[in-house]
Amino acid sequence: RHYTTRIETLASNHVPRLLHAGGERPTPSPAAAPERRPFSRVTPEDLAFFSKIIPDRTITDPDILEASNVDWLKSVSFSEVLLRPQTTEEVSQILGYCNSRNLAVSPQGGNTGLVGGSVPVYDEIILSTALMNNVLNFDSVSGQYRLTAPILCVCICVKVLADGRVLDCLATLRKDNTGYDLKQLFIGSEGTLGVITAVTILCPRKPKAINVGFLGRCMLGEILSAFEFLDRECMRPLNTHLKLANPITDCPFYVVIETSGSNPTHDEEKLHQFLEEAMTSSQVIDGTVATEAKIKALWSLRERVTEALTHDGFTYKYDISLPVERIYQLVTDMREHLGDRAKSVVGYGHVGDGNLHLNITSPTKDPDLLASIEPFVYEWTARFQGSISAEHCLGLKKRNYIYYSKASLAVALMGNIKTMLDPKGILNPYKTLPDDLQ
Ligand code: 2HG
Ligand code: ZN
Repeated sequence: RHYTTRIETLASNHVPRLLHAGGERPTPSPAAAPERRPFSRVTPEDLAFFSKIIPDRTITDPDILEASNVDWLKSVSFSEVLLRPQTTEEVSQILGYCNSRNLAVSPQGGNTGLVGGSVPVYDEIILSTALMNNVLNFDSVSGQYRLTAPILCVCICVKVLADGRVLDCLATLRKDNTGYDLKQLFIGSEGTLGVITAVTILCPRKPKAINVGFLGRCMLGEILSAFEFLDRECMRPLNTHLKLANPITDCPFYVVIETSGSNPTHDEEKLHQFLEEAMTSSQVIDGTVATEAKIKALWSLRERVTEALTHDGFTYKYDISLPVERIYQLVTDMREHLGDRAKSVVGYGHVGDGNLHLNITSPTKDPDLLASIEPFVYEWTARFQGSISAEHCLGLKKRNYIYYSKASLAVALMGNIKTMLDPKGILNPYKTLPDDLQ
């Protein structure tokens, strides 16, 4: 509710969002939005068209729009129209129309993005896939569900291109080498190439036994490669802000491991044996194992780190891929580099995937602190052949840093693909690709 006034004031001036920059610095940060491009503005005739295709799901009420105009990290946008299609056909008609009218569109799923990719920058129409949540069919032999698609982490099978054409990629087949694998192209594209309207997910059978272990380690080593991880510094915000207690003794690192199997006694025995061996060899200092009710509590310690950090004030977020043996070095180097200028420098993430979430907090947004973190963090990552975005994409905030992880030729080819699939650039403008290509 308290954003409404700001949206109204800013919308009339079309001030670009300044992310990370705080608005005080003379030179805009590379994360700041570029000028609004000359897209058309929504007219009453446009609204009449949308209302005809999706009556009751063409939304202009600012109170309802607010939830879609503000993302999880409180980036604010100024869209005045939210469309909530339910079928591929509806998305196709909407995009076909927007393309012909030169109306920019910002596709939106769960709006949980951390890089300013899920909300518009100016007044783009928000095309939400929130109501596309139907199971289209379930194949009990292959274990595949085909669904309309608010999610992106599965096999993409149907997408609608910028001009409304529908592309079906036969994603139910395990193997298919007939030409280029176009569905892969849409991974990491953040709705800039098309809108995914159906996906297939492969579901393993529900395991009969699940065990979760929460272990404290004195050092990181090769054994971590299959575990979720958090460091000691994450425990402070979890304790202080969320009142989540550490179930074991204080340790420099913690890992959460989960086993899923078919025989509860056997699985438990195996996990306990592993724990015993790990503790005897001093790789693990302390640990606890949970089944059923306690499982959720142990997982919270890993899953709620992001939420806990938001209570520190402002969080600078980095989502880095690195060779596993180097994964924590960035955290220690950053701590040394920043000294006491940051409130917290924490490391956690999906270490099995070589994916570190480096989060730095300060009581308020601090341009000087930001200038010390960037480009240091990107240069460090590039030096060790890492990726500056492992799973959160580039969105608006990181688009101009793409060259730290991709060769110029690769970025240029991305630009060519974008121009070919979306010549007017109406799909999620200002995102993913750097300004020098757009
Ligand atoms: C996680 O793994 C999420 O918890 C969020 O990807 C990470 O907030 C972050 O930086
Ligand atoms: Zn993550």
